[in-house]
Amino acid sequence: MRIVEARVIVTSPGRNFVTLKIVTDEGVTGVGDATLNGRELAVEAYLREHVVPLLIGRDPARIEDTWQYLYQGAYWRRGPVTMSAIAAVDTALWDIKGKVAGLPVYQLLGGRSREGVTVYGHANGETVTEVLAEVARYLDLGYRAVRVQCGVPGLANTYGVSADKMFYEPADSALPTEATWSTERYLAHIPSVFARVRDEFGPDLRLLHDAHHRLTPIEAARLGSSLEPYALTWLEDPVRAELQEGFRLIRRHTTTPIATGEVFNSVWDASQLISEQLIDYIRMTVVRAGGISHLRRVFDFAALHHVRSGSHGATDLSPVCMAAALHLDISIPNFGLQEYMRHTPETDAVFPHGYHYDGGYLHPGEAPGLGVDIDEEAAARYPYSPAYLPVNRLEDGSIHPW
Ligand code: EZ4
Ligand code: CO
Repeated sequence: MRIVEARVIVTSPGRNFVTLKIVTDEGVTGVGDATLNGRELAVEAYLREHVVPLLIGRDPARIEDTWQYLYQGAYWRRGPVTMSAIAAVDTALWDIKGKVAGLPVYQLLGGRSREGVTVYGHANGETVTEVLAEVARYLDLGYRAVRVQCGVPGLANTYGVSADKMFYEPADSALPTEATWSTERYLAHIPSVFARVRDEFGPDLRLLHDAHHRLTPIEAARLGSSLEPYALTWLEDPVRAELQEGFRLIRRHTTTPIATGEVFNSVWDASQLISEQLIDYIRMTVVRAGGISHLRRVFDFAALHHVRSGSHGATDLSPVCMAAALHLDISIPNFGLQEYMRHTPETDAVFPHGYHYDGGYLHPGEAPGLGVDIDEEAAARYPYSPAYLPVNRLEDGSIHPW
């Protein structure tokens, strides 16, 4: 079997997605997600100009060799653009291998380690009252875990809080909007939010919170320690993670579990975090981390160090990425939790998929391959439309992580 064509499809059914579709001479096709929020066309051009020509004529069965060819063979390693492009190829080749074998991809990864993939939803509101109502809504839908984000008094808007509750989408403007941030106001408010949520819903519900890279290690240590009475499942991205050493300071001061990694591209971004047990959950997912092949290596390495998976599952990862993540989630021994932000009905229609939600779990389905595809006719109805994440400033105007 040979690869005869690879199409890079950009579509915007409510938000932008980049998808690679690999076609073989025997008519078997595979899909991979290549979406990089706010930098979509950089990956599209990387694939179209620099990767697709290298794929034509290759044996699609040689997944590992193709991965190494694109990674080592490029000389320039890592980075979100390169790794998202490699991820798309790798994911599409696993899809093809599954279809050829007549098996869902999780069977090729060792089979089921659990009955379903536990997911967490996003409960958010401007006020605590609104947050409590949202948490109740997720409980009604059967969720066992929720991420709680709340508006901060004195700030006009806060990461994770939006009007479109089920389909939260922060990339909302053709040029970046600017938000204002105050760590002092945030730290003064958040513990009281979790006190109310725990008081209202009791000890069983798993609670999570995303600090979105905004704190210093000592500020994160203080937040983690002030949240200890409310027994969070994780505190996410407490600090920027370029300095892996920074997490040691957080660890010294709090037993609140730490999750990070949604912006990482390779195991090297997390090697110290994992090997020194400075985190509890690694949040890398398929499209950002070089595909199923590399992410499985990361998760295996994490398993040796008591670190569990907690794959990113925001709306800027397409249903193709979600499907691939679910095959890994259901098969690995050290699965933790899977983020699940629902896609809009328009997105679901462009990417028909077999995975489904049921009572707090996602199931990858039994279709051969990944069980997801792109409807290219539907995709063509939604042309690319520039959209960026906001930029953050402190109250004095200094740039701050968003
Ligand atoms: O802000 O994916 O945990 N989820 C997140 C996401 C990220 C977006 C950025 O594109 O932090 O909502
Ligand atoms: Co996050």
